[in-house]
Amino acid sequence: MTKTGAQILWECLEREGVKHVFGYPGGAILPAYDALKHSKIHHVLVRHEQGATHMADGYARASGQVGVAVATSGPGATNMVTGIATAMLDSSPVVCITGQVGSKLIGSDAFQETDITGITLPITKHNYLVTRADEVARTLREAIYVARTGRPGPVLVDITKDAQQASCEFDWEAARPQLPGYRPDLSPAAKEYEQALELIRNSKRPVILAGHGILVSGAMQEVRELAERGGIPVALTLLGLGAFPASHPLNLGMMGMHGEAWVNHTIQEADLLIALGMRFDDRVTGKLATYAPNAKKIHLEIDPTEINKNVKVDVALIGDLRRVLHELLPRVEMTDRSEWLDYIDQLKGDSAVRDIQNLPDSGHLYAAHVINDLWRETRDGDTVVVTDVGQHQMWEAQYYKHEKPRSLITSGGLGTMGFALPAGIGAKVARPEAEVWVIVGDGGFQMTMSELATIVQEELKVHIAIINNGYLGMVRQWQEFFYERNYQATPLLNPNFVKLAEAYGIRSMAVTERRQVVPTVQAAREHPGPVLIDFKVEQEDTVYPMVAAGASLHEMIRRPNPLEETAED
Ligand SMILES: Cc1cc2nc3c(=O)[nH]c(=O)nc-3n(C[C@H](O)[C@H](O)[C@H](O)COP(=O)(O)OP(=O)(O)OC[C@H]3O[C@@H](n4cnc5c(N)ncnc54)[C@H](O)[C@@H]3O)c2cc1C
Ligand SMILES: Cc1ncc(C[n+]2csc(CCOP(=O)(O)OP(=O)(O)O)c2C)c(N)n1
Ligand SMILES: [Mg+2]
Repeated sequence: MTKTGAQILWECLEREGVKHVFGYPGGAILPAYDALKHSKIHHVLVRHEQGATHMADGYARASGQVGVAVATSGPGATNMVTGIATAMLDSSPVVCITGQVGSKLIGSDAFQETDITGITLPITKHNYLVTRADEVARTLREAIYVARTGRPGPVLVDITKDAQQASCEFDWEAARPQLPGYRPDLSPAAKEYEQALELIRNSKRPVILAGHGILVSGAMQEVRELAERGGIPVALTLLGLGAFPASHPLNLGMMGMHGEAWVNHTIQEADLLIALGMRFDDRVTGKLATYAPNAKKIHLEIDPTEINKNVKVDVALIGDLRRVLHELLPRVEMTDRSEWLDYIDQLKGDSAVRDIQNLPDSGHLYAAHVINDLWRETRDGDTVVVTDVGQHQMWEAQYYKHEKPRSLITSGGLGTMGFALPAGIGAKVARPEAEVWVIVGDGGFQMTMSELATIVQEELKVHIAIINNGYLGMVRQWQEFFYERNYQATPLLNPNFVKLAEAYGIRSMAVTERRQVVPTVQAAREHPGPVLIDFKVEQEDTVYPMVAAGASLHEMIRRPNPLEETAED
């Protein structure tokens, strides 16, 4: 059957199961938009192409399905760069489709021409320039296949205007992906399983390091079984939160720079680390030379390039985590490690006394209180929290207790401010039945707040909680600790967020006292449409504990113990 490149584009996406795309039109992609009217795919009109990529990313992380973003050439395509890099660092399956100037004009500095495949080469898993209609089908099918298989990641397909306009024979079967050099399905050798089992058997102080790969692989049940059989405690990365239930007795909490003190101490004192789908990010390890000095290490990981990249390991089991655990589990012996677990309990020491939740009410509104109250209100439902980057992101990780997979979406590796609002929109489109809460700083919100209009146009019930501290809080905290409180360029003059939301037709309220938090959250949940809440929190609050960049994992800056120290100590 003869079709245009533009028609083939939508038909391939549809046949690959794509139901929604996030995009913004322009000259070089207009033929594709013209052909959209014959497609069943729902197009969400964004307000900035960065928003489209974060929405596709949020969609992917909420659902496990590939998220698709569309933009025109030149500025449309370059506006996608931050979103593509964000998806790359967090292994999120996103396909970006960009229009390109006509193939004969390439290299002539034509109107709105940029070399977007050149620009995105280091921040995509793979990218393509398509100059002929008869390449559209094979390329798109490949792009989707590459994005979602193995270690997921963003793929960009740049399609010239003439390739969209020209016609050719469309043969779905003939366009099936054939990539002999691409091997996403590696599996470990029998000897490697044996070595791993022996290390587990001989370990008295093992810890599981649970990462994002568990969610990607869908291995939550297998991880739980491994922990329970071996009596092994579980520490989670930021992106792993939700991969193991927070309320499980073996759950320790988050590790790393802003992880709980006892979790980091446990890792430092362990004799075995079992790393599951995590990549030993520097936020997780602290100073490498002193990281878990007495521990053997087993790394279960799909991407061979991650093995021995940051941390040298004793055994690597390379392959899909769920499949590898299926092999391993029946041979893991039931073991009682209660001595080790009791010891870890002792490591908790005075942490509870230092916790802001347990301090006497000072009359101030703290972000940690807001987030903890929000968790109490929403924990029983199908809730997805999407956070931005900064202090509020860390308080969310500490005080919202994630029980279920894909219940937290956050930019970890790139730490992209402006991510939360559009990613929250993508999550809501992917899972309309879920309750979506965007928790965002006053700084990051202002980076992509134009997407409020997208929420209204799409009639999406997204809840937005601005943690408004009047500062670029996380940077202010670094200035407080490491730059003698020299608060250069971190105080923020903010607009009236309540009036701003109202201008978009979004219901809005401000909260200044703790007693207002719960009733306001309840009112927001009962309201049929989107709601924005401006939580005016304590301005100079600090995320504790903190491992300073480059310090050893056990050298944490702790919140002063109110029973022993004063703030001046
Ligand atoms: C302000 C700020 C502070 C931060 N502080 C912390 C902190 O205190 N603690 C912390 O943990 N993080 C922190 N982070 C996040 C940190 O930067 C990293 O993003 C995070 O630690 C990465 O977690 P991960 O390795 O689990 O996930 P990813 O980086 O997504 O890595 C996942 C790994 O799993 C592998 N994988 C994927 N699919 C599979 C599969 N099917 N089978 C097997 N393996 C698979 C991938 O190849 C990859 O190696 C912070 C970020 C910011 C912005
Ligand atoms: C796009 C981008 N620019 C700059 C930074 C550096 N940065 C990290 S956290 C932060 C402050 C965030 O402030 P806000 O959004 O108000 O959140 P808060 O830390 O106050 O909770 C900044 C500027 C970043 N992560 N992303
Ligand atoms: Mg702030």
